[in-house]
Amino acid sequence: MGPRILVTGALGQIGTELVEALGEKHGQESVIATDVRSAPGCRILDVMDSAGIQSLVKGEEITEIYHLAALLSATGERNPDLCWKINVEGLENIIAAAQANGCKVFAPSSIAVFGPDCPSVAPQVTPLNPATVYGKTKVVCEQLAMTAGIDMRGLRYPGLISYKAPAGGGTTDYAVEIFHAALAEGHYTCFVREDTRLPMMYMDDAIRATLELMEVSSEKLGGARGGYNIAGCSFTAGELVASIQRHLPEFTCSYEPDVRQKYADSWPDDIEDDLAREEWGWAPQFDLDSMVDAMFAGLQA
Ligand code: NAD
Ligand code: AKB
Repeated sequence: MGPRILVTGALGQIGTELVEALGEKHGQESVIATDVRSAPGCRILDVMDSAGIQSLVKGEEITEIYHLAALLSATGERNPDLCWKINVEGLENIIAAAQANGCKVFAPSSIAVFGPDCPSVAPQVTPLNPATVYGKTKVVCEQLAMTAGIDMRGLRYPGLISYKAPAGGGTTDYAVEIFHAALAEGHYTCFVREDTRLPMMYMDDAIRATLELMEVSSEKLGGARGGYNIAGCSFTAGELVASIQRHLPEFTCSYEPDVRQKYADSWPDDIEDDLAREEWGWAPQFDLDSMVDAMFAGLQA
């Protein structure tokens, strides 16, 4: 028997593609997509509804949970109390259901766990003093993975770039929005400075990393199991513009930094992912130009 899978936050940027990938791997009938919003093929489940989660997990004999429901950094800093509630209490509800029903859990972390005291290339092990509430909730998430007494795993996703669903209220959203603006308007007003460098990753790499991590036998995973660093490609906003101009030479970008610049400045430029490479064979496939090529191919298809 294959796994019975629950995905929370399934209508978001990652869920849109992860549900598809899990369905291809394990069969569509094995995957139950849920979100607080409604859409065809997706059940309503609010991660604050502890009883609802328990009943669904038990009733559907769920064995694996991919817990994607969260508020991201920009939305989270505008609503810090709600961000803490959804990201921490929501996760606690998922963990309680997993403990009661023997489920394995994937709960994503983020490069937002790092703070201004982190080296510009973030090591796997370094003090975690994030400047945002969102980052703090992700540190708690990683700690819970180590103490919950269940098989819980996570990745410190960089900013994710994809074309199938919009980015969901984060600081790295400019690296997604820019493609839509480039094609629709020929111009983008970017909310971070041209020299802002952040770790980023094309969604195909992120989905593959997620599936690979969840496949690895538990004994191979050490103390980073709650949040492995995984690097994709690191680039400045200006370098992204130059890569887009290979496709659209007339494309222009202006820069009007807002409050999200502060969050971006508190995160590292790049990340070291040696441990993920050693322990479970992680390797990215997309660099800046191949990611941009894939975005244009996807958006123009
Ligand atoms: P997203 O904002 O696109 O999607 C989140 C989904 O959660 C939305 O569909 C939303 O409706 C749903 N949701 C919100 N509140 C809910 C609730 N109370 N109950 C149930 N569902 C609720 O986010 P995403 O980009 O898909 O991110 C998924 C996870 O990955 C999050 O934990 C996020 O922190 C993490 N992550 C994302 C990125 C990225 O660049 N996308 C990077 C690092 C980490
Ligand atoms: C955000 O910008 O909030 C997310 C993330 C890096 O966690 N994309």
